[in-house]
Amino acid sequence: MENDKGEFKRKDSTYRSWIGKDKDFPAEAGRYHLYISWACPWANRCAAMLYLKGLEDVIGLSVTHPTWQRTKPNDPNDEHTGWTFASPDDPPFSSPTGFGSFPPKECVPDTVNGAKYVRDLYEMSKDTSGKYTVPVLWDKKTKTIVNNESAEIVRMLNSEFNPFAKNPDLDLYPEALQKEIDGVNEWVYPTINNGVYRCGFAVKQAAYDEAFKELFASLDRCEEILGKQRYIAGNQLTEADLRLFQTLIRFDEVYVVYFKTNKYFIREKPNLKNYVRDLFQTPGIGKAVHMYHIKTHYLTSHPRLNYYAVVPGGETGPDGSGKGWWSEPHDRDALTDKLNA
Ligand SMILES: N[C@@H](CCC(=O)N[C@@H](CS)C(=O)NCC(=O)O)C(=O)O
Repeated sequence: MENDKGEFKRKDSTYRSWIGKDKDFPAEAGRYHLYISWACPWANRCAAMLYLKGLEDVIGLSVTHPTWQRTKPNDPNDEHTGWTFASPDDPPFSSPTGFGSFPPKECVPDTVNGAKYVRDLYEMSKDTSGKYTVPVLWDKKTKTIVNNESAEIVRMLNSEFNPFAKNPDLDLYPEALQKEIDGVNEWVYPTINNGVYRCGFAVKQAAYDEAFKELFASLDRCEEILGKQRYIAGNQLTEADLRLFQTLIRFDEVYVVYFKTNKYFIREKPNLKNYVRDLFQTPGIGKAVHMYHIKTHYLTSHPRLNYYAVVPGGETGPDGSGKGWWSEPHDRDALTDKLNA
């Protein structure tokens, strides 16, 4: 996954059909299912969108255990580890290296296909890419993966299921702001969303240094923009905020220590801090934040980075809720008032 410069390279998603536009996949209530991990920032943007639009009764949700497991445990030649389903009453998992004990709190098993692993879904879909990522948007009718690219799933949930949505008028990709949103995504994705991974998974110093520099230049840029406007692409909530938020909410808990993104904490920057609180307190977005899954996943799933799967304490405290800090009052309403005055 890294090139010869030691840089982390993310593979492109393989399933790119579009519900509503592709005639094989019309928008229907009850036909599609979303497989996610609460820990994964890409999958979580889809869950937040599902809640924001009020689509919980239209598209089902399964949620993996945060700790990756061997996906062919009986085949000694297959060492792949990945996302595994569990029920909350199943016994705890340990890390792929056999350390720790991590209960399947807040997991939702796969009642659609009875899959044990996300890999099973790709195999049912006759996939040959060898990469078994979440999110997966699944079609129950054709028994296949429709799309596994979060940026596209977010857009489909935003616009294609409106006849069934509780909040059909909420538009997080409004025409008037599309250029602005695309412009923001263009620098936020490589330097922030993927930027933290480029820091954490770099295997050469120069690759890390470059990613680190770009990451904090972009976070400084966010801090400045957010001093002038309530949201990152203007004065209204958009998908660009959903995408940025996923990295920021994981930053102080995980990335600072695990991915070595330690120039500053988000909570040290007044605009970023209040912005995260504002979004966290937006109904739908906070509901999709499960800090136990976030911390447990990263710290227990990559033996290369944390062999013994010891999870640091820090902000969330022993109950792992991670919510106290971000539930405190924020000052972002005042900014909207100032702009509207
Ligand atoms: N382009 C994909 C990326 C998804 C992705 O990389 N997900 C990670 C979890 S955060 C994953 O499932 N990784 C599994 C693996 O690397 O084996 C998207 O945005 O949907």
